[in-house]
Amino acid sequence: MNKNEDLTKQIKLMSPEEMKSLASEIKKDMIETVSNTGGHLASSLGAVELTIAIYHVFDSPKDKIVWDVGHQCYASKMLTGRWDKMDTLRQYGGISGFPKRHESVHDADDPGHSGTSISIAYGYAKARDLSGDDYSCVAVIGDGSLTAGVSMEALDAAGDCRTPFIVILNDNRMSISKSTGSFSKHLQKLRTSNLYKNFKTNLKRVYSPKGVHRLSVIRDKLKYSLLPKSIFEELGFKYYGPVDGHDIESLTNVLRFVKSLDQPVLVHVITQKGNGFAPAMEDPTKFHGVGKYDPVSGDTPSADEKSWSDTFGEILVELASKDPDICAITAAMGESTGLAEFAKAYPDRFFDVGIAEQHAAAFAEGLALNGKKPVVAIYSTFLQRAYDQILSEICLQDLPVIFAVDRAGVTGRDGETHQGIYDIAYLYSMPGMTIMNPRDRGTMENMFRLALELKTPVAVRYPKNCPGTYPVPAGNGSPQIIREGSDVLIISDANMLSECIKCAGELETKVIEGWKPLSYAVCDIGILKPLDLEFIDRALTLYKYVVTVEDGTADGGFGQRVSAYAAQTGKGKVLNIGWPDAFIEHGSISELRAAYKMDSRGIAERIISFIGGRS
Ligand SMILES: Cc1ncc(C[n+]2csc(CCOP(=O)(O)OP(=O)(O)O)c2C)c(N)n1
Repeated sequence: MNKNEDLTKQIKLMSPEEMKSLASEIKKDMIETVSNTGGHLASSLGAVELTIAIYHVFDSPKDKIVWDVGHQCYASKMLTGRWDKMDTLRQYGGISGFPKRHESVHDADDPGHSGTSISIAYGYAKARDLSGDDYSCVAVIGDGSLTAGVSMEALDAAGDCRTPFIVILNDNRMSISKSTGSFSKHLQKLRTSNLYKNFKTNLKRVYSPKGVHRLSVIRDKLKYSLLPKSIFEELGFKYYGPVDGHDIESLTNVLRFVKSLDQPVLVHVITQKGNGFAPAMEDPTKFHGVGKYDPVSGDTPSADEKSWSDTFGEILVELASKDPDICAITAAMGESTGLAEFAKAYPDRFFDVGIAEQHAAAFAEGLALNGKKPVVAIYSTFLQRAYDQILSEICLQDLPVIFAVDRAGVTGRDGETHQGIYDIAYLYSMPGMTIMNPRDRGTMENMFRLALELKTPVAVRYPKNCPGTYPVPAGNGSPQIIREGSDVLIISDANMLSECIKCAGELETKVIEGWKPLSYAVCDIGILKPLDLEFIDRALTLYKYVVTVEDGTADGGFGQRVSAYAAQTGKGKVLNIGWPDAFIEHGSISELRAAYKMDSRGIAERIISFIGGRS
C-alpha cells in the first residue's frame, strides 16, 4: 500500500476482512506516531473503523463528510494521502491535527469548536438541493458535541425539512470527561433498550441493505409501544441503531442503507474511546489530548511544575473553603481547567454543564442574581461562544461573575481554532468588564481575591504553561516595574513578561552603529482593563518611548488604548506589539513567537526599527 496515496478508492473495493486488517494497521501506526507528536489520540482511535466504513460506502469528495470538532480525523488523514506525513502532525510547517480544506479535497470544513457539523452538513445539503445535484452530506458528531447548543439548533431546523442528509452519532459515552446531562441519559436508554440491542446484534447477520430495512420496519412497528422514543424521531429524523462502531460489516450495512433514504437520518454508532490501546481505553480522559507518551505502556513524562490550570484549581478550592457562596462552572472541561479537586471537595457547588459555553455564562448569571459567586472556567477560544451572554446580560447588569479564562494567548499545536488571542479585544469592548492577567501564583491569588471583592464582571486570563517567578513581590493588579531603566518603557501583559525582560537585556547590550545606547525598563501592566491612566500618563511623560506588548491581537488590545490616550493628550511615542490581524497556525509556542516576531528577538527588532535613527 502506498501511504502517499489517496486510498479511498481502494477501500471501496475491500472485503470486510481487508478493512479489518487496515483498521489494525492504522491503529498501530497512529499509536506509534502520536506518541511522538502528541495529539487527540483517544477520539481518533475510537473512530478508525467508522472512518473506513464511511470511505467504503460514501464517495468522498463528491459526498461531503463533515467531522465535528475534527479531533477524531487522524484515520481520515491517513487514508486520504497524508499517512506518510503523520510524523509532522501538529508540528510547525507540518499537517494540522484537524481537517483543513487546503490540505485535502476530502476535508469538507475547517472545524475545531464543537457542535457545528450538523448545521454545516445541512447547509451543504440545502445548497446541493438548490443546485439540483445528487450526493450525500454527512455529519459525524460525538455524543459530547451533540449537546452543544448549536447542535440542538441544527437538529431543530434540519429535522423539520425533508432534505436527505445523514447524521452519524459517534457515541462513546465520553466528552473529554464522562458525558453529563439529560441528553446523555437519553442516549444511555437507547443503548440499553432490549429491542435496540436486538437491532445491534441482528445487524451482524444482515448482509444487505434490504435486510437492514426489514429489521428497521419490525423495529418501527414495535417501538412506539415498547421503547423509549428516540428524541431524534420526535424531531423528524429516522433513527437507526445502535450499531457497534468497531464492527465494520455492521457499519457498512447500515450506512449503505441510509445512504439511499430521502430524508434526514441519524445513525447511532457506539464506539469506545481509545479502542486498540489499553492505556487509552483505561484512561480516555488522559489520552483525549495528550503530549508525548510511551507507545507500549502509555506512560507520560511527569510534569515538574504546576500548570496555570492546576494553580487556579488549588486557589479556588482554598477560597471556596472559606466562602460557601463560591461555585465553579465548567463547559465539559473540568479536568483540563484544573477543577477536578474542586469537584471532589464541593460536588454541590460544581457544575459541568457539557459543551455549552453560552448556557454556562447565562447559568452563572442566574446564580449571581440569586446571591452566589460563580467562577466560570473556560478556555479563551471557547469563551467566544458566550460573548453575547457576557456582554448583554452579565455586563449589562454589572453582575459579580468571574471568568477564569484559561489558555489565553497563543496556545500552540492545535492551531488557528484554538489560539486564545482574541479575548482581550472582545472583552475590552464590554462596558464594566475588568480584565486581569497574573504573572505568578501569588498575583493570581491576589487577583481572585480582588475579583471577589469587586462584585462586578471580571475576567482573569492566564496562559497554557506554568506560573513564572520574578524578582519582585507578588502583584495586586497595579502596574509594577519589574526591570528598571530610564529611556524606554516596555509595558507588557503578564504572558509576555519574560520575553520582554529578555528583550530589554538584549537591547541594552546590543551594539548598533550610530546608536546611543538606551536603557530599558519593563513593567507588568497587571490589570489590562480599566487602564491605570495616571500611570500611563506618567509613563508617557517620563520615558522617551513606550512600547506595549501583549499576548493577544494588537488590534483591539490594551496597547491601542495606550496609543489612543497618547494621541489624545499629545504625549509620548508609542509602539504597539501583539499578534497580527491573521489566523495563527499550529506549532510550538516558541516557534510561533519566533515566526511572528513575538519572541525577545523579534520584539527587539521591532523596537529597533521603531526607534530607528531617532535614538
Ligand atoms: C465550543 C467548544 N468547547 C469545548 C471544546 C473542547 N473539546 C474538544 S473535544 C471535546 C469533547 C467532545 O466530545 P465528543 O463530541 O463526544 O467527542 P469525543 O472526544 O468523545 O470523541 C471538547 C469539550 C471545543 N472543541 N469546542
